[in-house]
Amino acid sequence: MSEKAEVLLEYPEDHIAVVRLNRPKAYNALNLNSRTLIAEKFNELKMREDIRAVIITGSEKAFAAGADLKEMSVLSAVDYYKTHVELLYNAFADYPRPVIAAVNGFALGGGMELAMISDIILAGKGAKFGQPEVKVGVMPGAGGSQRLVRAVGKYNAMRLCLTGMMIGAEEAKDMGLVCEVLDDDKVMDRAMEMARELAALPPLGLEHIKYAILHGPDMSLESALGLERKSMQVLLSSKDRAEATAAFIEKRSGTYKGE
Ligand code: CO8
Repeated sequence: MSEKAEVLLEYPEDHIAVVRLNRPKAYNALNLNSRTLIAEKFNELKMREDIRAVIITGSEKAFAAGADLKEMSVLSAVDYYKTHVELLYNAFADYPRPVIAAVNGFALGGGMELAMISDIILAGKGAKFGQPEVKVGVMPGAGGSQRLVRAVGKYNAMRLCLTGMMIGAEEAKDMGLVCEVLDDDKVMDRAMEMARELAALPPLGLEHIKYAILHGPDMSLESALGLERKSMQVLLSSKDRAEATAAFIEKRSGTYKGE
């Protein structure tokens, strides 16, 4: 397999892209090459205004079983620092349109961190989530403690990160990490269905909602409410807003251009 094929970018339908982790023999463990490719794919997608919803997924056995422990075992702290993986993750985290994680199998360590960069997590019944970094002598280093505490609160974040335990999809849903639990073979179908729904909505609205939900919680409530209000006012002047209102009044579906 060529190194380039470790992450695939597919365009299954108009307006929808799929980023597929493709190291099945290593349970999609994230080596530097695959992290670089994920960043490249999201940078490519940022230039594609026609793409309105993205699905990130792995294989049936693993979304991603964490950092590639074999590769990392030979890196010194300075080597690791110089990889600047945070810049690679940021290329994904800064992507402005909705991203759905379609998770089957293991989403561990860096794999769970990757899922948590997404906006909506769908999981198969057999999916397993965990932040096992403590068991290999480190701690989450790409958002695993910080995105997790913001998503599920202190006590479950502590439980997962301190013990390194794995939890199933239902438990992850109960704690607010996973949005929907599906039969394993239906996860991708549901992700596509949701991506189609998103792709049919006004794209500027999606972008502004994503931005406000991502950034608002780190501001004071007053500032966040200001951000929300200003974003709404920007949307009021968009052509898509006019089209959406006209479509409602004329009892038809709207067609949106992101203008
Ligand atoms: N890195 C590299 N290879 C992996 C990884 C990984 N994280 N996970 C699985 N693989 C490989 C296995 O080596 C194996 O390959 P091979 O057949 O060549 O030996 C193949 O994938 C299948 O794995 P198993 O045979 O182990 O499959 P099982 O179904 O028995 O078990 C598990 C699946 C439970 C997922 C098991 O593979 C496992 O525990 N994997 C490691 C999970 C883990 O701890 N991930 C890392 C979390 S830490 C992190 O992400 C960031 C911090 C890294 C710091 C590293 C400091 C050295």
